[in-house]
Amino acid sequence: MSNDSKQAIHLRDYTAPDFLIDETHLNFQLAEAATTVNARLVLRRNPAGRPDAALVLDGQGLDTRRLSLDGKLLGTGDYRIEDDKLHLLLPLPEKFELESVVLIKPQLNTALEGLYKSRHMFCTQCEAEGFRRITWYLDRPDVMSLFTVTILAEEKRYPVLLSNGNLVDSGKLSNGMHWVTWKDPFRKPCYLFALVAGDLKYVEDYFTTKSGRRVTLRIYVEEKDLAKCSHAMSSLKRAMAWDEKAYGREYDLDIYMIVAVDDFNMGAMENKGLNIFNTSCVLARAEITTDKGFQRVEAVVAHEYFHNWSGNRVTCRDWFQLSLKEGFTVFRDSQFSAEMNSPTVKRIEEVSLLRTVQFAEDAGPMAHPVQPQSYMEISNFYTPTVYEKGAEVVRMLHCLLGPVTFRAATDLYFARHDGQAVTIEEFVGAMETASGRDLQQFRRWYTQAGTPVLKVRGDYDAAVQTYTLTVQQSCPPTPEAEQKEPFHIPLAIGLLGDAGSLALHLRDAPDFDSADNTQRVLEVTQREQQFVFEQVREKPVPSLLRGFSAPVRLEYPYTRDELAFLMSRDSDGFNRWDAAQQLGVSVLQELVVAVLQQRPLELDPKMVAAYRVLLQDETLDPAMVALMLELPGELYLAEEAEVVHAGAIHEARQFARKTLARELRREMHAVYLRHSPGPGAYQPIAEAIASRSLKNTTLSYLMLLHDKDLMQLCLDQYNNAANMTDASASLQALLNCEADFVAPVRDKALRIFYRRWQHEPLAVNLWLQLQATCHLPGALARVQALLQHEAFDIRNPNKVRAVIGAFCGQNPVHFHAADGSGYAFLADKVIELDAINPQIAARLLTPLTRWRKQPPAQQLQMKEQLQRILLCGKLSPDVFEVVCKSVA
Ligand code: B3K
Ligand code: ZN
Repeated sequence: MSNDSKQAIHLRDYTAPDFLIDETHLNFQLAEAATTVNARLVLRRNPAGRPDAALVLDGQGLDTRRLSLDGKLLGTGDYRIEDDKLHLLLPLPEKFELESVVLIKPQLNTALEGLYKSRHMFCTQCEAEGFRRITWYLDRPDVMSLFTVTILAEEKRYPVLLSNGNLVDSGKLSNGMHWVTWKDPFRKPCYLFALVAGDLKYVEDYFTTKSGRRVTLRIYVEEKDLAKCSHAMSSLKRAMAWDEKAYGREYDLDIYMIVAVDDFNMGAMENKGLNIFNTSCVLARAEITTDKGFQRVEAVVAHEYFHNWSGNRVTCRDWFQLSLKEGFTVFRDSQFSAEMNSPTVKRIEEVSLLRTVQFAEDAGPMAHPVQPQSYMEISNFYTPTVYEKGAEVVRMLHCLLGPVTFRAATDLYFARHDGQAVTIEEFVGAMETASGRDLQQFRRWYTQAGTPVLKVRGDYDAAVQTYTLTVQQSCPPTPEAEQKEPFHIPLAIGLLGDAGSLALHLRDAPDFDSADNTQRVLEVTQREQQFVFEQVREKPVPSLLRGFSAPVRLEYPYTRDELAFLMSRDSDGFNRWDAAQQLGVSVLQELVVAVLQQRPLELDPKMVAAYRVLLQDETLDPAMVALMLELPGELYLAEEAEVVHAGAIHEARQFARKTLARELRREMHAVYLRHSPGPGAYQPIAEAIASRSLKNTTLSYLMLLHDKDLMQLCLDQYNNAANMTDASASLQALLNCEADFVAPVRDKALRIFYRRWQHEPLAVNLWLQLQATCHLPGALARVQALLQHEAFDIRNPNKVRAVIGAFCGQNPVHFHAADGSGYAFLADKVIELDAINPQIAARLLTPLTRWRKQPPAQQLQMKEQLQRILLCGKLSPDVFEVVCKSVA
């Protein structure tokens, strides 16, 4: 389809489907040259549709061989195929069967949507609109059908044949072919359809549900990966148990299957009973997987499992409701991960992601509400806003309703809408019914884009012992709206005095009867509002937005002394970390200005003193110390800046890191040694992860000192590491060390790594990524060389993300090189990739769309590259939409 004919689709145009598909019978004959798909659909008119509407089915790239209606072959005059639609031109009865036979070529499908081949196996990805690449269908989530799937394939190449639901029949033919039939007892939209065929092995386990049903759990992988499944399996069992306890949700089929594939556009997909996973989100083994990798596996396995209720049993009416399932499910997996690990660490990681990636999206040309109002290509809307901000919105509901009422509301939601395709409105409606609260204003979180700003002032009146918080809210304009109505914002706060947390007596509100009267959630609903606290005996320091109770930017004029005070004294762990971040931001912003003005750089001694306290206090949680020692990242600093000077940010931050390392060398070294591992097997548990993370944080500081003894320390860690967390951290520290004497060591370490792990794609991806994000001079040339390396393959999304994505997204100082080379490189790669995999190309483009905050010269260069992409000829709708919105 040409760009011009690609129209925006609007939520306001939604109409119910004119036809429903009660049954879907699919028959696949998988083969190397072409795959034949025979689909028999049992259709009827939807009583809620238009009575005489014609039937129009979706299909893309299908070679249509035969169509018949109620057994009668259709002639060319009976239908028309145009622009990826099949129009039936003949009069249709109330109920009928439509049968189609099409040929498709999965082996040539590099977009990885629909049916495609990953290495030697067939697999599918249908969300959002991939099913139309398999057969003619009503490819929309509000058409839910009972699926029966028969797969026929050569037994030797494809001994394992899978689809959704239960295996009901199978057989062998005399010619070396075999077949199976799967039947899914649950009605589902076609985006949840899945098929897998390959030479796979599995690990198997069981889970007994709370009502006593025994569920078979299987993880299918290539034989070489069988030993890497145990973490995913135990995570799955923990997730199943947790969902029963936390949400009362039980699994509903007799078997739950996960299949790992190498070539996958995202992390994983929640197809009913047959999840398909990117290998990166299921395989884990200490030697080749970092702690972060282990945690990601646990989180993604849980996320996809939780979708069985929030997404599959209750699904979305249309794709504007995407956050209904994604925001809610991210919230659920975040609660799960918090309980399985350290809640504060988990929260800090979430907020860091939100503040960099999502806030940047909200401030950029692709900004959209959690419920978008329109899209050209839905694939472009699987965004941090829909996922992460969507989860924050659910978290705010949880905060406003309290855990007990929130649970009553989710119970009601699942009971009311089981088996239905619904809207965000229905979700909020259940929250309203269960709580009796009016959430009218709260709904604006779904319909208004942009990150609200909360400007807070505190006034202490010693004479009457009151403390008044004045809160103003505003929200910058975004493409969909200039003016914003005020949001309903839960603002969790505490007040700190010299002796600790103060009891809160909010004027005109009852005191708490619970034990903890030192924290309170203020509900901000006006543009400006005051909250008066009484009986405040000393001037307090406010601890605001505890636990990041709302996805907003907070502005409060803290002094550095107050931040240092909060860093060590706040009872809220998240806010202790955030105080460290804000102190870091303030110090670094000052340094950035000094860099730009070419003034000598000097680090505020308060910062050094605060870090010394952290390093010396052995009673603190090592995970927290590690996180607090980490200065605000370059991307967060860019987010906080009005004009982004990537080079100056990098220089300022490096200067601060080096100074801290120099001033605190002794303390850091001691912490490093204290947390160096004894013997004992690797365990991906919170305590051990915390210890490794603190050790490796201090190592990265120590390596800035260009000291041969310290380099040896690092090298020893690298050579002796028994797990990938320690190996990759030491390799990264070596790679980023500028000292001349490190160069030969660095190259050797890289060679050793590759030689050792070249047959482990996930380890190789890490190796690629560490090099692509290295900030030493010459980064682009190194990246260009990596693209020529035998380990790189542009058709594999994980490799693309590890090299191109990592360089453009996580190496800002080189991506924004003054000569514009980073921008031209990205434009070249986007053009090249668009012909291969539009979804990945469009996603890769993101850093180039963020030109508004760059200095004028860079803006020009970035826009030039966007124009070049636009003019390059044939663009996919995916890339076209992003480029158009970015240059507008
Ligand atoms: N629901 C899928 C995402 C599908 C993206 C399609 N472009 C994974 C997930 O969020 O669980
Ligand atoms: Zn999801």
